[in-house]
Amino acid sequence: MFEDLIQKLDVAVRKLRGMGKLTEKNIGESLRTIRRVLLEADVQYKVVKEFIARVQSKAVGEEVLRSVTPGQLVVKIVHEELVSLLGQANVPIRFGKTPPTIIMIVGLQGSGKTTFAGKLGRQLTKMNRHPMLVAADVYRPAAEDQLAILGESINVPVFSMRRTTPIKIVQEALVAARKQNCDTLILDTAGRLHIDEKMMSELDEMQQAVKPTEVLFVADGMTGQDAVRSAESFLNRLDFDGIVLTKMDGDAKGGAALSIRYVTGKPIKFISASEKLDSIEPFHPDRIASRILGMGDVVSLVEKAQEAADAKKMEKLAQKLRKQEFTFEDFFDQLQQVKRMGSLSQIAQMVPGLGRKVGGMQMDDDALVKVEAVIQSMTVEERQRPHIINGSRRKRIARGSGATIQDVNRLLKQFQMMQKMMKQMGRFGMKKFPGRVQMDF
Ligand SMILES: Nc1nc2c(ncn2[C@@H]2O[C@H](COP(=O)(O)OP(=O)(O)OP(=O)(O)O)[C@@H](O)[C@H]2O)c(=O)[nH]1
Ligand SMILES: [Mg+2]
Repeated sequence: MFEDLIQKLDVAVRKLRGMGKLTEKNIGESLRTIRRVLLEADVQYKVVKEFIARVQSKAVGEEVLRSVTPGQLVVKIVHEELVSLLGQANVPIRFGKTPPTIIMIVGLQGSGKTTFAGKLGRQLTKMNRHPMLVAADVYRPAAEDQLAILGESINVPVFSMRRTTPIKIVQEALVAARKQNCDTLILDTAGRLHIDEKMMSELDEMQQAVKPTEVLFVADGMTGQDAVRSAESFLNRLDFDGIVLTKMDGDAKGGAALSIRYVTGKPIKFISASEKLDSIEPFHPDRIASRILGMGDVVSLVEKAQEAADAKKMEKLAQKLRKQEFTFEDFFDQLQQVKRMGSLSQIAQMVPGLGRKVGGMQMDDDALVKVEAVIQSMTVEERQRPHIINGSRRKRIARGSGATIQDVNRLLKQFQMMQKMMKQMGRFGMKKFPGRVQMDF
């Protein structure tokens, strides 16, 4: 899986990894190679463009630690952005509170729906569930037999009926499932060559009638951007909960996997690289990213170095606070750490008791960028001794950062308040300090 992509990215990334010094030129070269590799893998143009821009802007702002090379740091950033492109975390199938859970499988003709129904059935049995396969494809004559053979090979009951509508079949299957104590129904629906109105409205009706717990769209990974486009137009007509990427073996270049989440906003839930019934993997963005980049060692090395540096900085900060010497430089460092942890609102939610309080305040990440720009426009002296920032300096800082004078004034005022607060906290000990300081902006 992803063999071609892995090989080509490896070349680009290995070059980066060894770089002791990053210049705009060499980082630009590496990013251009990565860009080309992604485009060749059939990743959508817009996705590639944004990906590269994000890596670039992160790489430029990132502080290089002594224990890692700048190149290694960029590898880590590329990895982070890959994970984010793939969807951050695994989104498992939801099971209903009251059985049976209904999983409806939809997708274009030949994408691998029926095979996936078998793969899923097999996996659910391994999880000690009792699935039932439902042949809701009444159009292709052999569809029913195909499912019957699959069901037999994995020892899972198959429900089918002749000469009736798919909806009727599913309704009867529900009755049968209850009788046979099956807790999960897997509906194998008919494929379509294109997204035609008649078939779509039939799926629509089925969705309305049986209210499936999950609708999974099966996309043929081998078809690259076509898979992405069909997912997108399917979604315009029928809402689904997740995506299954099949046929990631053979010629699949990886483009579908890298674009489909971004384009549809729906998570990839499973990935499969063979027609064999045991070849199904829950989709874990971080694991896949590591596999694609093949640089797990570098990523964990940089993480460790960053953690160590953060711990050291925290200790220094604590000392400064004790001596009441907190400056804009320290504040800027704090902001960088916040950024590494995720978006401001995400972090706010993680701090107990704070989530609700900050809800009404301006906690958007754009504001953070602005604050950063203002601090960056200050001279070293101004950062260390903010009280010297008079009217004309404020004007200059505003101009330099693209902020208004009011923005600068507000930041200075907030900073003063923060210093004051810290003095008070300094007296009470420091345990809770880091979270609080970051949050008060
Ligand atoms: N290489 C490979 N082949 C697969 C995979 N999944 C399915 N296939 C093959 O793709 C073909 C179509 O698979 P089906 O499961 O019948 O596809 P479908 O979506 O149910 O097709 P229709 O019911 O006709 O719409 C079969 O020959 C499968 O053996 C996979 O992950 N890798
Ligand atoms: Mg089928």
